Amino acid sequence: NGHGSAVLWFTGLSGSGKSTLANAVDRALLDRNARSYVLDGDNIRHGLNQGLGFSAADRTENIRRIGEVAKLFVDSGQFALTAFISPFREDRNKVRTLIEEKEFIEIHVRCSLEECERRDPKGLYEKARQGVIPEFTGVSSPYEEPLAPELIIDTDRETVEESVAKVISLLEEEGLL
Ligand code: GGZ
Repeated sequence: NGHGSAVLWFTGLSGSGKSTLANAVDRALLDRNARSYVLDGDNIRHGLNQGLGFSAADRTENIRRIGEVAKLFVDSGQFALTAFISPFREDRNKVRTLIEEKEFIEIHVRCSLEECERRDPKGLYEKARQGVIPEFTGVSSPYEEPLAPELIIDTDRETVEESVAKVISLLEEEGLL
């Protein structure tokens, strides 16, 4: 199809907008006739990774398996867009080592905890604050920000369309589109 392949690794807090952005970029890629697929909680945590919870060890295993699946997509010439909190820097960096340097694009979907809690679309932050959900990222479990992501998207300051344009521009600059 004349396009490159890569992992677009979206990382950020619950409610930061990872899935929304990944799905919008997916559509933009398909519009350009690139092959693209979104990996998210719906198709990974409910299937391959059912049985994994949210302890640090389970999150590490979740991310390790997702990294391996993303690698298969790249091997098959496609874009894999992953939308997981992936809170641990070491876990993300391990995935990076699996993939060719130019083909791993870490995108920090950045949004303040205050704004994520204000959005709280599923009421999970409220439950976390009440202690009903333990080990909730940002409340009772850490989120380690990327130190050198390929791209930072501030979802509390820009529209989805603006964010998509930034991602597409980066892929063009990198010769992947
Ligand atoms: C964080 C949790 C938790 C805990 C359930 N901590 O907003 P959501 O609902 O749809 O996204 C969150 C999702 C996070 O799963 P990930 O696979 O992305 O996490 S990780 O990368 O850390 O493995 C949230 C829901 O699952 N959820 N319990 N304790 N998010």
